[in-house]
Amino acid sequence: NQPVTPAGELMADYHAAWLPWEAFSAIGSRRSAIHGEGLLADTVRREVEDACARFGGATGADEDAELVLALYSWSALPAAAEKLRNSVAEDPGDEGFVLARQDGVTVLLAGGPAGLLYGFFHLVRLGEAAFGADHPPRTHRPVMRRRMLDHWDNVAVHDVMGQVERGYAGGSIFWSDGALTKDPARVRAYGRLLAASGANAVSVNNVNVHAVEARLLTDRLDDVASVADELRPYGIGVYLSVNFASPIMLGGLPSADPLDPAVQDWWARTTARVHRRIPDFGGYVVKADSEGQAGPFAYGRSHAEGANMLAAALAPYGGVVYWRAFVYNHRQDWRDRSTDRARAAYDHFAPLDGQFADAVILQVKYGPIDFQPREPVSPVLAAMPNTRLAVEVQVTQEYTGQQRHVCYLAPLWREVLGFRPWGASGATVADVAAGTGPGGSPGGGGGGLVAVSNVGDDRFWTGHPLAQANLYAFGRLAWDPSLDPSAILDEWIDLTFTRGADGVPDQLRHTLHAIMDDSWRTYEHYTAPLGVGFMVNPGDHYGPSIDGYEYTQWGTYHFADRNGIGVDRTQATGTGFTAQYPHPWSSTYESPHDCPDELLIFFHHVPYTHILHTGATVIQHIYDTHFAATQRVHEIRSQWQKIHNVGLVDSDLHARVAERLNEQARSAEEWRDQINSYFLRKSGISDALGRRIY
Ligand code: BDP
Repeated sequence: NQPVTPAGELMADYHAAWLPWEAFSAIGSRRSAIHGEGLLADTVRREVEDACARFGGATGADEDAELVLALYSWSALPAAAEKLRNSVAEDPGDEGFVLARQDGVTVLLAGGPAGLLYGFFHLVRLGEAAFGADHPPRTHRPVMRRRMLDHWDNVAVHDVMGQVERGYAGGSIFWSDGALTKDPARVRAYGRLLAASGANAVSVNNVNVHAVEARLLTDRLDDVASVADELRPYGIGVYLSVNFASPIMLGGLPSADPLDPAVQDWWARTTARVHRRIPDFGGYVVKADSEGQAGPFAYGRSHAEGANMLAAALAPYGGVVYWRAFVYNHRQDWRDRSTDRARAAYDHFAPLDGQFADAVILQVKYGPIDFQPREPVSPVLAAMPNTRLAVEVQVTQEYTGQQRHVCYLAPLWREVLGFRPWGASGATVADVAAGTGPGGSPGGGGGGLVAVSNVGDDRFWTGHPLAQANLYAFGRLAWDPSLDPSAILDEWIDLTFTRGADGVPDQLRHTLHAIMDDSWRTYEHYTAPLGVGFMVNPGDHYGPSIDGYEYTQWGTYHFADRNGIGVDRTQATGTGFTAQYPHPWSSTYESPHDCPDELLIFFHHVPYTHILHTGATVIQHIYDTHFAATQRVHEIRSQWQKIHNVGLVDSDLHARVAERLNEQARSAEEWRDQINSYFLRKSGISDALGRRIY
């Protein structure tokens, strides 16, 4: 058992995010009794003690406790908890808890120490509401067992990508100057924030595994163990991204062929050593045969053979391998329709369904291409009932404004998770990820939800302070994918901007909702239209460049010409991608008339005069959305300014957001002007409202 860092020491010179001291006042001002043992129970006890030291409450006494936190299995429970235990039928499970308020006592019974931790943070969220009127028992447990953040952090600064690949919040919180961070408390504080959001796992290095990072698996393993030590008290498991060629890079073997016994043996020994050093090690994350990374294809082996070899090494210790399905040919010939990039993941992986070992989780990006602001849901998620699938989303805003633009992503993720690939009466994507979809859950439990983290060593953690809400919302949706994004936003506002007994002032709450609720759609509307994607500057992916990728080999085209725009992905005349969907979506997407407007030019090449369901033509839609959304950015900028005038948020946080909103407004105008002018010149059709197009 390690000593638990007092929460007070975690309140350092960086922003407290959703755990400012005020958030603990309801718990900290009461008398609590805590019954449980184990590291996570110690963490909870310490949290409550620290809150009490600050707000005048006390821990210990059973008799007059106003709050009881206890393990369901605890032998000698105080009377109120005993009464609750007698009234609930079953143990709420490892990470779950039952909460009730009876006879003026709030009682939380957890199935295990992790449930105690999540229950504690649930109480923090409830604040005073946890101590109001009596209410009957309610059981809470996570829908997804696996809730992981992938860090694309390099140990050393990489020449092309900097330290954090696609990171917009400074350097890594785990690594600095090629070594382990000198600020372990920050790692602990991160684990605490994640636990309070509901996440329970972290992968600590970039999926593109360069030479230095590859060594985390072997001679730099102690560094990983140190990170794991900091995260463990908050129930966060640690995973490593590994290079498939590690046996060559690190082991001196001539090959990394997954069927070569020497290679298998190297992985088995290496993995055994990892588990000896980090007994609760979670497993590996692998990007193979993708964008230049090594993989089984070099040896003529399938991805199932590659993944299963690593699974065999991990399985004896309960570890898993997250094998990424992001595999495509990035040297395309645009004339060859069979190589349509949207088809790639399905073409590679669907035929392998049923061949993966139980300890393999196939990690699938939510869309078929690459984290664009608008894509259809990946058909892979509906094509592999005999494989454990995880859904991967991007919290880091690579394609959604790079934490310079406000873009609250919970509505996007909610749409993905709630999508029903088999039609209205079928299962959802969330069911698939939870392991309760068709085919059940090979290996037990689904693959869960995975996200690329947006955190760095920036003072506000995420560069843009409002981007903290995305990290928070990720954890919440992984815990319960049916939550309403606007309600999650309220939780985040209540915690982050807690202000005394009266709570968050209405004006601040309303302004934050006005700025954030629709910010994803606003972003979509001033950037690339109708699902087309990738009209960004090549390389850094920020700002408009309509033809930036059009004549490259990356496979991300829009095919705009003087007559029309879009990629024909139909079976009838196009790439045949629509056939990868089950009924009814295969036919819905196949028809330009049934296809939802927002995905129209993802699936179809249409004339600019094509009429959308809204009644507008495609070209007029482009003009209208770009004018309106840019206007909207100007409005939210002035709303934020008003908040400052009445002093409703800290001035440094206000200033940071204001600076970002200025850039967002500038960038939105640039998008509007380039997109509108490009399509005016291509189509020769002017704006029906006669607005000036630059
Ligand atoms: C792309 C990013 C690239 C990542 C890749 C991935 O541009 O930096 O390495 O995704 O997911 O969107 O592996």
